[in-house]
Amino acid sequence: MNSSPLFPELPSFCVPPALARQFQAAGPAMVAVVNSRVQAHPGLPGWLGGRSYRMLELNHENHHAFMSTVFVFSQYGLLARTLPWVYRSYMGQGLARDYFPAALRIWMDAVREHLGDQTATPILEVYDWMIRSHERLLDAAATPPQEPAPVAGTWDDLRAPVLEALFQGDARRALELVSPKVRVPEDLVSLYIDLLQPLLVQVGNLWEAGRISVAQEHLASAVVGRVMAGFATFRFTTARQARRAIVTSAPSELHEIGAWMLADLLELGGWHVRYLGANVPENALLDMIEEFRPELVAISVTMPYHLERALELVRLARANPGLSGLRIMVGGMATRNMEDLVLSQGVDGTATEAAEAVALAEAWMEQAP
Ligand code: B12
Repeated sequence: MNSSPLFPELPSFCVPPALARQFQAAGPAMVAVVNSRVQAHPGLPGWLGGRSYRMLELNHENHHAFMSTVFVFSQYGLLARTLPWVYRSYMGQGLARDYFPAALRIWMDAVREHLGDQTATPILEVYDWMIRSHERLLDAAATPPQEPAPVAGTWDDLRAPVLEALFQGDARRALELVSPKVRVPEDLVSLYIDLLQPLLVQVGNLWEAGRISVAQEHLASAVVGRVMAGFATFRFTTARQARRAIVTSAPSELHEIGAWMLADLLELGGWHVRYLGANVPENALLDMIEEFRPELVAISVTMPYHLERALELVRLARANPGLSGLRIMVGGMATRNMEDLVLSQGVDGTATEAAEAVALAEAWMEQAP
């Protein structure tokens, strides 16, 4: 999807693949230049307003990783959908608005110096468009992020107290609140999809708006993990069937709750699951696939700049003739609105939430000889 609600008509950018790879490879050098020039910029104290410069160093690294993903996969819609988030979340952390166009100009200089003025023109056009969109992005950033529409029913009266328990770091309380409503496997599916997932989106939105800290985001998600562990899905399941699955987050990806939910729901469906958690290195995963011989591998990606390594994993698995019958799913937040890209890279399927992913896996198994 190469558009966004804010930019229904995007210019038709075209960064050739070789140039995209040059931009990607020049990352460390360009990030170093941008860091030193931003640090020496007279506007810096005003942009930071007393906050740590480390925030900008991280931003410059993430910016390069993200822009590389946009260029390598020609995903300008992703860029347009993400820019309002960049403005909102960094301004939420206290960064001044003037930083953005100034930093983008510094990036343009770094790109020119490292890739050559002429060669870099298609990339510079994208940067120029971002700078020209500044006012529109400021307006968009002033609008709060979209809240998930609550699924009416079972959890209505529990949303607020469970959210409160997440922020108190009180896993015991959270478990006490939800336990009476979790009696059969379907209740657990609903707990995950209808309560915990939307609450986590709310937690993310509060962080994005600068209303909670990263530590509070960690705390809330750790409590969710402890609640999930408290239910120990296997207590609800009967004997393991022959169908095996490996579920994992992509290399470098630190978000793991989505993958964990998928692993649990597959297990509830009777699958024999190996869940590997966050940030699994490529070779380790490939070795385990060879050893465990699963019917299904599911890879979860949240940050768009982790997509490339996830897809590289798929390429490596596909290049192994011994794994010819393997079904591979890639899903998670980063794949939303990017389904066409994912499915063009050797992936068998994707789904927007875990219960849907389980249904897809079941359907595949029914088709299998
Ligand atoms: C918890 C959290 C964290 C925790 C993760 C802890 C953990 N153990 O997982 C921590 C604190 C580590 C973290 C770090 C970061 N985070 Co964070 N995080 C979140 C938060 C609040 C919740 C994520 C989550 O668990 N959601 C619930 C799960 C269940 O949803 P899900 O992952 O989408 O999974 C469902 C489906 O996608 C699907 N699915 C998932 N995987 C798969 C796989 C397959 C194959 C299939 C078919 C389906 C599928 O099924 C799941 C269940 O239905 C989100 C907010 C949000 N909107 O989600 C931000 C969020 C994802 N984080 C964000 C950011 C920016 C970061 C950081 C860069 C900075 C920060 N805030 O600390 C770092 C980057 C870390 C890294 N290098 O990977 C942004 C990303 C924005 C963007 N535009 O890309 C978000 C959206 C917050 C926000 N609103 O700004 N984060």
